[in-house]
Amino acid sequence: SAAVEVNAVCVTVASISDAEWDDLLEEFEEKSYLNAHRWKPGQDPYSLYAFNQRESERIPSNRALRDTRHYRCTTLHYDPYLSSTTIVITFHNEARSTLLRTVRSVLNRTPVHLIYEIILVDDFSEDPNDCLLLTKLPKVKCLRNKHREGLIRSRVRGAEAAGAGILTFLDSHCEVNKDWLPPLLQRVKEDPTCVASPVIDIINMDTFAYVAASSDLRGGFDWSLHFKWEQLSAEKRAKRADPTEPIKTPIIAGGLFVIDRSWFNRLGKYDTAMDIWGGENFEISFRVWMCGGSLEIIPCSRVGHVFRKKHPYIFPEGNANTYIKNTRRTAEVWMDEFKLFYYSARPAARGKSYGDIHGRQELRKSLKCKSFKWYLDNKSGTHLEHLASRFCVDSEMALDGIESSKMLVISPCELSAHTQRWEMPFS
Ligand code: LR7
Ligand code: MN
Repeated sequence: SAAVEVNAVCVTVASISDAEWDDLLEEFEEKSYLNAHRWKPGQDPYSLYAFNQRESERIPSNRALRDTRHYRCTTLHYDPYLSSTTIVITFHNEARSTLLRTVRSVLNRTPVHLIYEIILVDDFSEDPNDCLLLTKLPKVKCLRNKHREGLIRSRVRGAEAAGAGILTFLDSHCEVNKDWLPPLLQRVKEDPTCVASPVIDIINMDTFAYVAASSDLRGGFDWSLHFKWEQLSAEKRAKRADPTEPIKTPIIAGGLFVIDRSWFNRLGKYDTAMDIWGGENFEISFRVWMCGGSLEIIPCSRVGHVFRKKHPYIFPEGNANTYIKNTRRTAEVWMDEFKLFYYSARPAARGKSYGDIHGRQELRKSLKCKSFKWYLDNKSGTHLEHLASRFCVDSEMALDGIESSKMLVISPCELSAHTQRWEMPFS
């Protein structure tokens, strides 16, 4: 198979050509695929998907995107013998236009030999044909759940069916940008314990405009386990001489990443007792760092994602209950004494049931993972934020190191600034 790959590299590093596409799409019948569930005049274009369905349908499935990378990214070279990946995309009632654009952008902007397959996991969507019809496209396979499972168990199902040694996860409303994949595969090849994420560009939910996101961000969270982007501190930005360098991140947003398959398996995949949506990104992030891996954002890889304001789908157990169950499992298994902060930020979680966590606790023990305190001290950090102003307590002392100038000041939060890191020791 090594020889085959070498051949593939020599013969075709290109993706599918326009002419080949015309043939494929004729066979696939893109128009009839889209027409079957088109927005109809008079309907609220937001009602089904919580984004502008009408606008999405006006945009071609192969639209051009602005290359949003730093110009220096274009001068980088990647290993020509990267191995291929299985791309897993789970979805529940995704709009056909966005699902197709996700798949087509992947096929258009990825060297063919790097795509082992694209596995679509249809999480019991109303119309099985949303998924099935797409298998007429090259490399695309479809697995359909018999019941609604949620994205966590669906991803595990996709991962277990994967034929490649590297897994790539994407949401079902993405558009990958130029050269998005090689930088991610390269990092994971260099260090198979590294979990690599792209910079996530913004596809506007009203206009579908593709907007560059800042590449000076990393993932963060508050004690109620809500994800947020945080600005890299001035310190960290100054240290980053090279804008193409990976950014270590305490947390990943969750949906878009590349991971070595054996590492994913050895680390315990996901907590499959988590339902529907939410919390799994904290769980996998804590687990990766605490159990010997790392999380990085790779600035030279860009993928757009449709960000929206609410969920278009139903949570059978209720949105809040599900989020609490999933985050509570995370807190109980991974956060040690710091789970107390979680419970004080989310008092409603205290009485809620969260199922059996023995298996996950055993996993943590058998992997000999480090403590949550170690994670906070080394990979994340705590700060004190003033609720009304959202400013942070800052210490000037730590800046000049002079004992006599112990001074507390209030300044804009820069969560990774060491002058804003505080500890509340448990005693
Ligand atoms: O029951 C479900 N079954 C599914 O298969 C519910 C959802 N899904 C699918 C869904 O169709 C989509 O493809 O799961 C994917 C994620 O759901 P979204 O797009 O409704 O959620 P999101 O984009 O708000 O979710 C972010 O956080 C989630 C926490 O569980 C997941 O980790 C998502 O993958 C994640 N998305 C991203 O990281 C993209 C960047 C967003 C940010 C920040
Ligand atoms: Mn999403």
